[in-house]
Amino acid sequence: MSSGSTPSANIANTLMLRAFTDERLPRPPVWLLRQAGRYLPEYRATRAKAGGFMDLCRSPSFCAEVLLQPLERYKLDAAIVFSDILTIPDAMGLGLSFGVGEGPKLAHPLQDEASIAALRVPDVSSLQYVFDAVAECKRALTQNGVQSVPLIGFSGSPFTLACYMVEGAGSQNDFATTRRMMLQRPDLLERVLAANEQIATDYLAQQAHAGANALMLFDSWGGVLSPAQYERFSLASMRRIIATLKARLPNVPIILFSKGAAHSFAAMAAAGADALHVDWQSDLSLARAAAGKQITLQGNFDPLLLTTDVETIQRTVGETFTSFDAKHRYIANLGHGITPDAKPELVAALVNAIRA
Ligand code: 1CP
Repeated sequence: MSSGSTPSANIANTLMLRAFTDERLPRPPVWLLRQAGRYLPEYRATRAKAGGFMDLCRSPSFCAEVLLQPLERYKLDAAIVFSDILTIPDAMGLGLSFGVGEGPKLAHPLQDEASIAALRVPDVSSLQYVFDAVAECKRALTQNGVQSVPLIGFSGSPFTLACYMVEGAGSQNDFATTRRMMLQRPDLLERVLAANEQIATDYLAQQAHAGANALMLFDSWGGVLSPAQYERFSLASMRRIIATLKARLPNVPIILFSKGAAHSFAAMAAAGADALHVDWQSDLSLARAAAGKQITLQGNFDPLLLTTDVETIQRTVGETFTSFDAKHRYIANLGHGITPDAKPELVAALVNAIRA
């Protein structure tokens, strides 16, 4: 990273940011996807206080409160802004709602040509509540002018956002409605992707301006595509987002996560991101071999470990780190988000085993 106003200015624990450089570290930094969330009773209490999930996301002070909850329990080396990827479809007027214990629903999914023709790129100022949450999360991490750990901002990828926007919800069939549109009317899907690319770029840049020290692109469903489809409908737009952000914000590291797309590690590594997140169905050593030594890898413990036992967790961490160099360009994490049935005491066991 270049000098000047580096993202590590005034941060006490810079281990995670140093994992983006060539430095050998004393131990791998660790944070966990969805480290704030439903597996924590204190999160469920804050959500109940807020009213609903989007009310929580719209309140910077509640976002900061739940951001701190996992940091108070565990020795984590980074925090991720509390928000959701579906803020963008919400800002596009697609009618987002969440029921308790349910996934997201969009009242107006994009399932015909007319609705896609009517789709408008929202003004990024309609997402100001997210940038306010970023700033409030940063303030909550900061005492006497020193921020404890780096703060990560994020966005869904254009393709993953399109999956929810076309489907109208999560999916049990690999987003078949979205993929059918891709097969029959790729031009329609590409119009949705172009809108998402434009807003996601500004959304990420604004999070960095509001204080995020690193940015992550969640392409949670890129793995439902073939390698050629993945290149055209997912990676291409992420590559352009990364290039634009790198031109505007050269010092802000970018992490790219396409779940289930191990076939394309080499292409991802060439897309300009500083790090690749590796899912639990892949392998850190395979990712290293495909992606090369100059990129940081993040991942990839199975979230299911957090429903097993301490011995299993310690053994798995030990085995993983005998076959993989965890002290160079590596950030320990899960291969996907913590599930609601994760046991908080096993999260502690995983973090402690990684730090040991
Ligand atoms: O600490 C943190 O990581 C919390 C911040 C966070 C992040 C980074 C949340 C809070 N959501 C996300 C990203 C996100 N949201 C992704 C990408 C990461 C991934 O693949 O897991 C995705 C796909 C979503 C969409 C989403 N939002 C889902 C999944 C739906 C499906 O298809 O299965 C769900 C359940 C939500 C709601 C949500 N977002 C976050 C939380 C804590 C919750 C649960 C809401 C509740 O309280 O009921």
